[in-house]
Amino acid sequence: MKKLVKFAASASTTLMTTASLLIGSSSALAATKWDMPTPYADGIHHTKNVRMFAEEVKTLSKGELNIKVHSGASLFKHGEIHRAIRTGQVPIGELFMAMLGNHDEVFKLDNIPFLATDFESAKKLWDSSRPAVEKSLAKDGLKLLFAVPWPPQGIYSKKPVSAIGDLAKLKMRSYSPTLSRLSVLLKATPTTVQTPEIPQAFSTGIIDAMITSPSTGVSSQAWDYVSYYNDAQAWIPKNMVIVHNRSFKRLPKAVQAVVMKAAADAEKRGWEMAQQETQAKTEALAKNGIKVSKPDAQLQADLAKLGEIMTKEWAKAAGDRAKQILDAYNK
Ligand code: PCA
Repeated sequence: MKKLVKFAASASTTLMTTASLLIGSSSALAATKWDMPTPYADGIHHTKNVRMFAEEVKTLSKGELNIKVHSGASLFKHGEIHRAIRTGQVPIGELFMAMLGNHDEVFKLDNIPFLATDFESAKKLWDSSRPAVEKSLAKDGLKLLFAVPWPPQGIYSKKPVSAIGDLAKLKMRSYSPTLSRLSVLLKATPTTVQTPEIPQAFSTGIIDAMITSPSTGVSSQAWDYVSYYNDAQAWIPKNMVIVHNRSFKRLPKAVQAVVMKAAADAEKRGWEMAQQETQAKTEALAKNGIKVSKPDAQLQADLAKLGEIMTKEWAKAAGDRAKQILDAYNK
């Protein structure tokens, strides 16, 4: 009994984390409940995958750890999720990796155009950068559980885009410091808009173009505001699921192992889901009347040049870590 009380007392120190005693259960002595904020809507593959992860944790831990997923930024706004985990308000959560670009340069890598544009290269880039990402998170007392890509990013616009000059002067939606920098290089004006606000931002004229995935194009019903999707496949960004170290260590060893197993499964499954999502959602864009096209050679060459500039800028800003990552990636 002593042990139970100790567990319940330590777990209760984390706000919104509750430990309850399962009296009479033979397999589980104490159950822990974790609230998990995620930023994106239920129809997105990331959210589906996170729910499967929570389910697997519950099953494998025989109910000892119960993760309650709060999707669609319903518990915390996307911009608040990182801090909520860091400060222990919630033990676990999901966020877009490159949102932390101003927190640490290492996260900017995730949105650099034309560095890794197909899933195989994106996976290689992730394998090369993962140790640096884990190290950066660890400095804040955080642990990486898994990272899963979005479909490749393309250009949504009201008029066709055949060279980068067509993007100049546009009001471009941004979702990360790296994308804002790209917008400036394109001579467009970036405005940060989170996914739930995309329809309103278009309808009120705050933005008139965006670079994102077919998933987000579909979830924001882009056909109501734009007519063209240029499948430029500019980069393949990721979401990551992170946990507060203290909350993780408080779990019994066997449950920690369950979380890591479910995380590895979620990462593997998520990379497969992203590829299926790419095809399904690109088809959905076309079905809803958006003209889907591949980039002209000129546009591709123009964008590749900007990618080189941004890779150099990043390598300079991120120093030794950048060199290590890029050397490993280019090997
Ligand atoms: N959708 C998210 C991030 C990347 C993506 O494809 C967004 O647009 O905010």
